[in-house]
Amino acid sequence: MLKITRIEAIPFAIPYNKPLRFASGEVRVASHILVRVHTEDGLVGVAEAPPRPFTYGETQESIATIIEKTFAPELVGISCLSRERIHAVMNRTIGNPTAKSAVDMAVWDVIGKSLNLPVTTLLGGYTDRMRVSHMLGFCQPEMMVAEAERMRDSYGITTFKVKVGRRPFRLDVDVCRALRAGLGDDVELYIDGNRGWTASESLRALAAMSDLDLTLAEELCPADDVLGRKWLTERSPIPVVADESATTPGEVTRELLSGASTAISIKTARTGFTYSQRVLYQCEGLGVEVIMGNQIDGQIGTMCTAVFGSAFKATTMRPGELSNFLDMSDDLLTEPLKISDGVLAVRNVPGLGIDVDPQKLAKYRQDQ
Ligand code: MUC
Ligand code: MG
Repeated sequence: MLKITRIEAIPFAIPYNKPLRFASGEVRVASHILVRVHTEDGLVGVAEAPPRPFTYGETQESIATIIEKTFAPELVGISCLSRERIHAVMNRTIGNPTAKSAVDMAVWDVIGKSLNLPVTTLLGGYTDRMRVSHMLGFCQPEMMVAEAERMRDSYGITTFKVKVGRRPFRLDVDVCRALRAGLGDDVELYIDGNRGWTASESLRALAAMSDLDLTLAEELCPADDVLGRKWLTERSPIPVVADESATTPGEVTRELLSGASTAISIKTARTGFTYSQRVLYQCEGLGVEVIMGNQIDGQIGTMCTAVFGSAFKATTMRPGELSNFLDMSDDLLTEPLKISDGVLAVRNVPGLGIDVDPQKLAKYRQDQ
């Protein structure tokens, strides 16, 4: 039952209207991979993998190749219900987190469709929606304020993750100050340095911004600065969130138990649903907060994040980072995602609720 017969890895490219820039890189075009898992029963599961070489070393070509040449031949014949076997097979290959995760989420899509149930119900069924947080990429302070105002006024978003990690003084700190001054006290602000500062710069910057009521500090300095990061975390007045330093359950354990971080960003793009569950349960067991993060996902990836985030109480405690698809010029879904009153709802349909528009796919796919 539900035996895999074929896995497609289709490269597509959709430009951003406004590129996202941050300390470790920049994304101008969503050059992603659409993954489709076909089964003997005729059900097809869908997900997307976003290549993020600056975080995971994967490229669009490497994701397509590992799925089509290595994973697919070994997964054909295995049932989608044997998720543990599917992962055992994929884990014979090291790394490749977004490739593996897209396969995992497409497999969950198949399972949901086969049972006629939304995947969010299968995962946990806590609620059907998430509050939304928007990531503000690098720009001039006044432009970042204007973008935040537009997100608040058009979509009701009142939580913003501010990208920092350039020069802390006379740049990043000024941006945060301008945002607080421009947006007032009714918005939540937190920061993400993508490893751009040193540990000591980070602590000085946090001290300089102590009046701005920032709620979280994500990945300010490299996790490989082992003692520096621990030193910073011990002194930080707010939770230090591990993102790219904690991309597997093992790394999450290391980050938390070594005292390098005190909260975890869960990204379905890199841990799918199966490993995101494990990360979440670890965090609950250890008593640390989680955030549903953004891998600069398109609408398909964003839907996957919302499906997982809505499923559990702990992942809905904070707004999830679900809005950066708004900066893309187009997407693949038949019915685009909508954010209103600062909320994104999942769809009450079997599977993930991802219906790819064949005309849009034909327009943006790069392999034909
Ligand atoms: C984020 O939270 O850091 C940028 C780099 C990456 O790995 O994810 C994005 C957003
Ligand atoms: Mg981050």
